[in-house]
Amino acid sequence: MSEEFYKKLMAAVVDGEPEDAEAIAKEALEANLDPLECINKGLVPGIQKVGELFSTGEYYLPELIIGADAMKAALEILEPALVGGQKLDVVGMVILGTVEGDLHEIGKTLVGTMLTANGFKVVDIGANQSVEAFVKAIKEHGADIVGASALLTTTMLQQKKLVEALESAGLKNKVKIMVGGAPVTDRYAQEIGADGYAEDAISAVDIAFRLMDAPV
Ligand code: B1M
Repeated sequence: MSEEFYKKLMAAVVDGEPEDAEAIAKEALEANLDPLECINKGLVPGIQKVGELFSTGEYYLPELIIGADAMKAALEILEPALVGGQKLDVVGMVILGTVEGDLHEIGKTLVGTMLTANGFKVVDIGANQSVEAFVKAIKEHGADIVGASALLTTTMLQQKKLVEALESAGLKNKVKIMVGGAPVTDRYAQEIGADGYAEDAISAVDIAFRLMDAPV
């Protein structure tokens, strides 16, 4: 019976059906299924499949977003049911935000969802966040990675400021810096001294694994 639930959860994510995903997650708990198994054997393979289909061009952005939404909807039901010592294997802690002066948040949020789906603990500090807010959150949560998104050519400069602020705060060697956003390039990331650049939410996961020295 459990295998059937895992398959249904996976299908709800691959097909991008948040309401179904939520309903199946509820049914799974009612049937006393292990929430962690539901996540690891149903939702995670589902979002990985969505990522694959996106990478091969079979899925486009809307499918990616709705798949991630389905995953989130089920996670909201399953996560609170995780008991005692049971917890998701956390690959690393990520502070994520969009830089100051920039209100674009869709891509950043998608990056956060994909990272969460792949085992990272993500604290999303939101859009329009100052360098100081990033530094504060990094210190507060003991982040392994900080991810800064910028969608405007004008606000990309804030990513550079963030790298500089981390240097000044003596955090540059303690936290890895990942940058992204439509106008950002690998070359720019290298120029400003960031540790990684990702073109999209799927490659952000690969880069984050690399930054953690963890196998993809
Ligand atoms: Co704005 N906007 N916008 N906008 N907007 C762009 C970015 C623009 C390219 C449109 C255009 O002119 N063709 C242009 C920027 C030009 C430039 O600087 N080069 C632009 C402009 C000019 C503006 C305003 C200045 C317009 C105005 O008011 N005159 C204004 C600025 C406001 C501000 O931020 N201060 C503005 C406002 C807005 C809205 C608020 C209306 C809205 C944002 C709503 C929201 O996010 N809540 C908006 C939108 C929706 C867009 C477009 C249409 C779509 C952006 C988006 O969400 N894409 C955009 C045009 C476009 O991109 N085609 C545009 C979907 C998203 C999934 O992709 O964000 O690229 P993206 O994220 C990708 C990757 O970039 C990467 O992964 C994501 C998933 O694959 N990625 C990361 C992103 N962050 C990452 C971080 C990482 C790693 C990867 O590591 C940390």
